[in-house]
Amino acid sequence: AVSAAPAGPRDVIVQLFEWNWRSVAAECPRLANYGYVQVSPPQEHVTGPQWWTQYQPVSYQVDSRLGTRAEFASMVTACHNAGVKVLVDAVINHTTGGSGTGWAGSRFTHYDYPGTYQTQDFHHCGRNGNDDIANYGDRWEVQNCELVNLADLATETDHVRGRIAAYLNDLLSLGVDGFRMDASKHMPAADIAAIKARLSRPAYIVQEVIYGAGEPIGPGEYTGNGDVHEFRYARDLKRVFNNEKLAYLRNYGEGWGYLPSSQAVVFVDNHDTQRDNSTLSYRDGRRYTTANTFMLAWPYGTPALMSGFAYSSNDQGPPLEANGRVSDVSCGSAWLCEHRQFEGMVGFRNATRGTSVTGWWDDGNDVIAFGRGNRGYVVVNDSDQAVNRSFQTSMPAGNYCDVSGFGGCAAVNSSGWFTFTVQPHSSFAIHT
Ligand code: LM2
Ligand code: CA
Repeated sequence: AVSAAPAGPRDVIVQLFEWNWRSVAAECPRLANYGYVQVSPPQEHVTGPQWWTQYQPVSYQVDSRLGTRAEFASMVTACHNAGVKVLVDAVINHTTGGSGTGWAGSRFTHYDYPGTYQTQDFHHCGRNGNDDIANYGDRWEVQNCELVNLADLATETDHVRGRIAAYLNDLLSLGVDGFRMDASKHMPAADIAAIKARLSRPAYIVQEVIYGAGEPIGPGEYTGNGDVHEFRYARDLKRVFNNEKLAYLRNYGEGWGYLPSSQAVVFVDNHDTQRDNSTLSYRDGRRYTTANTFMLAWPYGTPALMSGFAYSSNDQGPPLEANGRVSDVSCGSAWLCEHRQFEGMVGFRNATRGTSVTGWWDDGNDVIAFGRGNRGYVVVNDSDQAVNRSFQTSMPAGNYCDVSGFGGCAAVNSSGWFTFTVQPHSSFAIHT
């Protein structure tokens, strides 16, 4: 049986990928149903048009093409005023691999960041000719060699731990509520624990540990520090929707060998997986919509929604102003604002939190339906045929309208039944 998520009003995360601080601040008043907004890395980074420049830190000044320190601080305030917490993407396993001048003017050369880090603060693993990670079957190599040539911080040392903690504490002083720990697999769990122990106050932690079959380092060993992303969930969800039967989802989650529900952060896609095609993404149209609807309706893990920009090549960055700053977001342009179509389902999740799955039904194939106690009911039809039938809920009698974006209303009778036609590749979701 799939157990209930802990009671509590709001847990959904929205990843506003590459949104500038001004735009995040402007969006937060519409995000009152969310628990957290996850923002892109805020520290000084290498310059360039690609999206991934921000994953190459050159100093820990909160000054980036997403905005200044002052803009960051007012964004945090605006989100808090709307009741939304702020989760920051913390890039702490590495710095950039090159030399030059950063966004905010800091000069650096390979393994030398004046005032911050010097050569002894980095791993020099001495393998593979270029110090790069090659063998993911070797624990030591994954944590002590370089991820795509990025200078690997010696996170076992006192100085590096102290410097990273100082950066995270600076962000906490600006009011942030938690951290998405980038590249966590590349740091021993004990190093993350030691850094966490130096934080000035408690913070929500979600660690990015990409599951790899047969690898020695797995997501399970990081749960002592906080939550962990469950990549198997996102990959399997793509496979189930594209190649298998939705009926298989009846025990999705722990029943599939995933992390404990209370420690898993799940997603249909994130900024990496939408590019490497390991998951569904906005390019999958209605199937992407219904997969997110399933995720929000299903009580396993903490769901994270993606919200990014359209691109035609993987390195392509977001729209920039002439001065190199990321442009303000306007939904419907390059900015996809995927999350906006799920406002109703985020409400469904909040309304049904603390209830278990009840009354599962499937057609043995690609149509599934289930209740969430006496508070909600959802039908997902990923087949090519319309499905017209009566569904048994545990909900009080009344008229309810779809919140999953496809529209339509149904009358639930005094025995909990309603009749509805669910169109192909669509869904119907109602809640009290
Ligand atoms: C992550 N998690 O563990 C991020 O989610 C992911 O987006 C980051 O990769 C990665 N780890 C490092 O923080 C991205 C992007 C890479 C890009 C790196 C660094 O996916 O393509 O690498 O950021 O910016 C780029 C080049 C790569 C080059 C590297 C260093 O694509 O060819 O390696 O910069 O110059 C020589
Ligand atoms: Ca490392």
